[in-house]
Amino acid sequence: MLNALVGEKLAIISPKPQTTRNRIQGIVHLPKGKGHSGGQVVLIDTPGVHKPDSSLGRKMMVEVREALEGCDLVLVIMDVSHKFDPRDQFALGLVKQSGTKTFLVLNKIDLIREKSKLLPLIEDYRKLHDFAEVIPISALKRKGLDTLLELVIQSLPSGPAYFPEEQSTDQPARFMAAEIVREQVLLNTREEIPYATTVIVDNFEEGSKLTRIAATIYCERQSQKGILVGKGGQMLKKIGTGARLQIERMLGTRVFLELYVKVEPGWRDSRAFVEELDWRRQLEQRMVAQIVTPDKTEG
Ligand SMILES: Nc1nc2c(ncn2[C@@H]2O[C@H](COP(=O)(O)OP(=O)(O)OP(=O)(O)O)[C@@H](O)[C@H]2O)c(=O)[nH]1
Ligand SMILES: [Mg+2]
Repeated sequence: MLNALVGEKLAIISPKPQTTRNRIQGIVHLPKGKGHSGGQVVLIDTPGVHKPDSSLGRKMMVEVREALEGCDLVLVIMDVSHKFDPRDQFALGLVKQSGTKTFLVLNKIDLIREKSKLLPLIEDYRKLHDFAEVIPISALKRKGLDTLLELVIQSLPSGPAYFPEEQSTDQPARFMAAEIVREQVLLNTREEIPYATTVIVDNFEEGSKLTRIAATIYCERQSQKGILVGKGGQMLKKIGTGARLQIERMLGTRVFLELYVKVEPGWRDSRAFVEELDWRRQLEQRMVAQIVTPDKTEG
């Protein structure tokens, strides 16, 4: 939904739950037009609300709470093709606690064959919470998005623009590249591997024609490393090619992507390691490093 509203691929997507691990902002710029004074909507995409069982999970829930602080409106997105379950109740509890105005966005209406079932479903959802609006959409088929955006705009206070018009996200390309590699891991591996992997970009040198990137895929066990590398390096090659093509599209340059795989036993339960993954923190550390040693101008 974030990608469809912004009109760019900012958030990686996979069929596996807990794909998103960090919050990122996506900016929708609204041009001045008839009856419209223009403006911008800053959407914050968060990890999915869940009960965490690792340091990583706890950090993901911190990301959710930080996003809830100070926002003007909450959009709770539910999948209409799934039955409401106790985990959804847990998510609603968080929203109720925040006391912020909330819309319920019912996504994936393209999966409902009998459209007559939609209205009674909306009525059922309305019983769960005092939603200001319930809006059915299909992010995939781009249905209902204009209505959603219109209702969102009406709910926002006016104020100064936060971002220049050419900016669509707060997440720098370096970290987007790590996410794109992780998306390829999610799409090409199964079972525990998608959850046991993370990606850190070690080097990012952007040139006008060529961008050189080196990144490390971390996993938790030697056996996982074996699968990630694959026979004769085939899997790593597949992940690398898929990621490279997407990063090239994003940057508009050729990309030379070097990938490494390392085992870091139990990283998901290491608070220190999980903190290191936070791109905002990495960005801060890089800025400090540049001030201390300004000749180290890499990426
Ligand atoms: N049919 C259908 N599938 C959709 C639609 N929107 C998203 N999907 C699919 O739903 C799955 C999950 O999408 P994500 O964008 O990863 O979902 P998310 O809510 O961000 O989930 P997490 O990041 O894991 O918390 C993917 O397989 C998408 O292709 C839609 O409107 N219709
Ligand atoms: Mg996501």
